[in-house]
Amino acid sequence: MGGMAPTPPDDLDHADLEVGRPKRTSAGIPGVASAMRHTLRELGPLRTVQGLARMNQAGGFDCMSCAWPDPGAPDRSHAEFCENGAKALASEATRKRVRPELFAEHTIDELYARDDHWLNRQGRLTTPMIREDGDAHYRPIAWDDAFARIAAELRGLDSPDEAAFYTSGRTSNEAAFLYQLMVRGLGTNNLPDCSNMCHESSGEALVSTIGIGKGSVTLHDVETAKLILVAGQNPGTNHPRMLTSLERAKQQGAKIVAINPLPEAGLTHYRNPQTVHGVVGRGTRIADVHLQVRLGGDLGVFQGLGKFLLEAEDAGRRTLGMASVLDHAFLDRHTVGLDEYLDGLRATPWTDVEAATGLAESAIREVGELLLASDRTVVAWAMGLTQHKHSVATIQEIVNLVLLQGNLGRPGAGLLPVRGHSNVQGDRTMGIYEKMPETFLHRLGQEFAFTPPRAPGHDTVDTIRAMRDGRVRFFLGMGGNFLKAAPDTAVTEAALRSCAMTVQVSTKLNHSHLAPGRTALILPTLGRADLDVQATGRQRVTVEDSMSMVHASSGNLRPPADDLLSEVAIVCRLARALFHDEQGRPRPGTPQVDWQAAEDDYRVIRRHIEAVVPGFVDYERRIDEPGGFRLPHAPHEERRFATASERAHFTRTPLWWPTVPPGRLLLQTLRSHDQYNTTVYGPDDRYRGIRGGRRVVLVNPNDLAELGTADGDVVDLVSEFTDGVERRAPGFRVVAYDTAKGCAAAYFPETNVLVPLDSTADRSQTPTSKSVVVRLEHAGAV
Ligand SMILES: Nc1nc2c(c(=O)[nH]1)N[C@H]1C(S)=C(S)[C@@H](COP(=O)(O)OP(=O)(O)OC[C@H]3O[C@@H](n4cnc5c(=O)[nH]c(N)nc54)[C@H](O)[C@@H]3O)O[C@H]1N2
Ligand SMILES: Nc1nc2c(c(=O)[nH]1)N[C@H]1C(S)=C(S)[C@@H](COP(=O)(O)OP(=O)(O)OC[C@H]3O[C@@H](n4cnc5c(=O)[nH]c(N)nc54)[C@H](O)[C@@H]3O)O[C@H]1N2
Ligand SMILES: [Mo]
Repeated sequence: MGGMAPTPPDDLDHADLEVGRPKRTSAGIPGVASAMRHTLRELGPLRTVQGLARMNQAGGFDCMSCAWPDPGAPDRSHAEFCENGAKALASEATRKRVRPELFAEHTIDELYARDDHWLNRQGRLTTPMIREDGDAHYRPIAWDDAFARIAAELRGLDSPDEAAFYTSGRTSNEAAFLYQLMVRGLGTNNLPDCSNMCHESSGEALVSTIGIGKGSVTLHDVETAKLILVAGQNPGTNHPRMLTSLERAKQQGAKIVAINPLPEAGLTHYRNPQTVHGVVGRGTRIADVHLQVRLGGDLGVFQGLGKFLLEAEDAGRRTLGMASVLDHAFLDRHTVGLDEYLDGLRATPWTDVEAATGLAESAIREVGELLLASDRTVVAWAMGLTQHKHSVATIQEIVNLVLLQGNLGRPGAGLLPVRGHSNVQGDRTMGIYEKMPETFLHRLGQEFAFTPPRAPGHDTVDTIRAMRDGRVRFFLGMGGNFLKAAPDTAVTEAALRSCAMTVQVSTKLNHSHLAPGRTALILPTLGRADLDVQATGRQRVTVEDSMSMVHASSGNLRPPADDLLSEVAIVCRLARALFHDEQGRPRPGTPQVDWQAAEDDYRVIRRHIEAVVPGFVDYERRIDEPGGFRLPHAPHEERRFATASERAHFTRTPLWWPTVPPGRLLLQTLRSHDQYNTTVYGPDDRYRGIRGGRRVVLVNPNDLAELGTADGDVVDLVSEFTDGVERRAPGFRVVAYDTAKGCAAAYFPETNVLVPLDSTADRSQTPTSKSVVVRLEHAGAV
């Protein structure tokens, strides 16, 4: 193995695979039971109680599993966590340990041959490790030696732009802020992050239309909305606590529409495990209407809805509480581009809308009627919308629809891109971005008396290209699993292996450690639930959720090893190794900051953040307020728009949708119920009725008949792209499943081998993980 080995292997055996009926209901007792099983097994009873009791509580730690906000103090329940939050805690706070012996017993190639589930089960990383050029094994290295080696490598580069620094979205505000400062102090903006593969399309679409790349709503808005559209999102698995909010909205009469090629469990029925009624009752039916849209058909859905509103306006109808359908007062005062947009809608025939969406005009009209009956509408979305070629345009189309009825800057209404990683939004606020605006760079330079670089850096896809082409030779991952999360696994793997040095700052073992550069280091670190004690005592960090709420988080569990460093400490020590002279002072030209003081006391970091990042005035005090504080959102609060025209922009886009040649399917790559991104907790996807195996491909029964394939067949998935390269993922069991016609679904990361590096969203360069053209090839066929 090693060298040109294709891609990390996955379990190709289907012996334990069982396919049953998909569930209609999510959570309730099976959810609680499943969560408790995982946590007890990994943590033991004491840590389970200590951990779960502090999760998402004031003074406790923020759940690491998703970026859904915590309810305000009066609404917070004693158990403010979900099944998958408990699983995330079990995975992070496990009592199992990866010790140097594991690396002594197994070569890197042997570990590489294990699957994701096995790697995760080995437990928490405890010791800094290094793999020297040519070595088959990792061996321990002292912390100071590790920092000296990394600093020497960085100083030896011909240009700082030969280094790239990735971030996954769990990193706290404090660590992220110092990290980007260090990187810019070095002289590069090469700060790719997981967001490039996640909500980048949302950021791009929102900045260009409303002037800020964040969602507008608060939790209260969601819970008091009259209509909520949930598009391209599977909250029952990925944001389970969102269902509590949807249920609350529902109890006050809200209508909910699911727009999704799959009938996802939580959206049909939901049993709230935190109420007696939820545990024993039949649960709430969450979605009133399900639009079973074709993959990539959402631009058509939102244009169809816009067209419906326009026709209703022309017919003299009215939106609830208004004199007309369109909110003319709002449109006149606060928007530009309306007429052009409306012309576009008029020019789009319903037949195109039907072709794009795979839906009947009447189904879209039915949702249109719900829009007319609501004066408080929220649109929520996630990866089903952001990972397509035309994602930015699709999300701009959501903005168009929301603007038409004035559903922005009004209580109970607005835009809700539901973020993934628990601090991915905060990391961006802190400057983890390859092209931060000049205002930020200017203030950063002033605060630390240095000149940050201005040339835009590499995002994730460009980083892979640059490594592949030898333009980037150093890679550091602050968390995450770059190899398995990024597209085109074989290309990404070769890119990482070609680096002179790779460094992974991690809590758990993953394949990114096992596709090493010439020299490779693993730096273990504290997780969210771990107690973090520095020279001045116990520290807390802060995070920002999907609704721009910033609040404190402090872990309380005993860390896996005594000399484990926090991410903040790792950055501070590396920065000192990089920037300090013999007297321990920052060299001229590097950021003038007391890295030691920052490591000793995180309040020092928060004071710097306060000076650089707008919205953080009185930071230290305001994180003591219950629930923390909300960063300003001008469109929501004042209907003010930081665009060139100082108004919100309508966008006119010709209707486009992905098409596939005959005999092919459009494949989406998505999450099972038993995984966190590349971390596989187990082989089941309970809600979808899949057990004991992950190598399945869900296909509409009618397509199967046409393709001459049957449920139970084992096929290779072969992806076809304009570059002529055939990408293959072998050995998937076909499952006849209720998905939109022409579409298929299979789990990531096993299918990342199929996503071509150059197949990305226009303008956001997000890999198109939800629209991969594939054919099913029977094993043995040519
Ligand atoms: N337990 C758990 N929680 C998580 C994660 C996890 O892996 N596990 N990951 C976290 C992260 S980083 C993120 S970004 C979020 C992800 O949260 P989601 O976006 O919910 O994650 P996916 O599994 O990718 O699901 C995509 C959903 O969109 C639908 N979909 C796919 N394509 C389309 C389309 O073209 N149109 C429409 N309308 N729908 C479509 C799919 O059927 C599926 O329901 O979850 C976060 N929370
Ligand atoms: N095909 C396909 N590909 C996708 C997606 C998809 O839907 N389809 N989704 C994309 C999305 S939305 C995202 S966000 C990315 C996710 O990409 P990443 O964020 O890179 O991946 P994760 O699997 O979340 O990273 C898991 C690793 O993070 C480390 N870790 C966990 N907690 C901590 C911590 O507190 N500190 C540190 N330093 N390390 C920690 C552990 O070592 C663990 O192995 O994947 C993307 N890739
Ligand atoms: Mo994500």
